[in-house]
Amino acid sequence: MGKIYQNIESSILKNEKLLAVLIDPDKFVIANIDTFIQKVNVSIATHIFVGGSYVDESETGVLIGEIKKYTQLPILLFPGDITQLTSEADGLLFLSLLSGRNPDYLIGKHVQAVSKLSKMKLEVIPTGYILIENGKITAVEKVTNTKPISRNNILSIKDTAKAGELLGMKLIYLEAGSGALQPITTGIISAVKNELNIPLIVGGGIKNKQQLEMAYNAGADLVVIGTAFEEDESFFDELRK
Ligand code: 1GP
Repeated sequence: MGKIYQNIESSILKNEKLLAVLIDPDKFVIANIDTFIQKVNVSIATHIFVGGSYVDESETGVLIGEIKKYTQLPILLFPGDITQLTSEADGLLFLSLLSGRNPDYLIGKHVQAVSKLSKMKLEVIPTGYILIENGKITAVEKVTNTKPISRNNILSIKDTAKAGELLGMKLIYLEAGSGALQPITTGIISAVKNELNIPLIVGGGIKNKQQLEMAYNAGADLVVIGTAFEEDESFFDELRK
């Protein structure tokens, strides 16, 4: 695997927790990018993820080009669709939606992506993406036309994550959905973490430092936060290095 993945692994070995700030091109005002990224830079954030469920073609590349003017942090694509692939990024979470049974999001879009990816120098990281219900219908559910796994079905969540690892995926991402009413529970995180030998990403609905710490303590290696920063940039002040 490439440098971004190796750095994730070595952070885990050193017991360092990772934080990705998720920037959705659809929701972000590009004029504010410099002040926003300066806040990211002085926070504990280690990665920037860029992506969303509803993004116009070419918007992602322009946004990442701007972000790169202000930060050295690795920028990973977290795409809702192949139209969001751009060589401006450093890497790609090559997501397979393991919680669903829509072949397009398990393998179809990936096949379509290959001819684009072969012209780019992105570090491609195969990622098992598992959507867990949180009490409301998420954008992922609507766009992919799949059902999330019930938060009560811990066995199915664990087995889905493990199946992803056994298929050769390098990361597992437990997703409650952007703006989820409740983040993934600590019970789910710790149950999945105990099964896995690969890094675990957790995101969706994390809005404060306490929830962030709870996710880390339960076993999340990397936490993703988007909405809380979009809604209140002062949250970065609580997360200064
Ligand atoms: C969504 O997991 C990410 O895909 C982040 O969710 O926007 O709720 O932080 P939030």
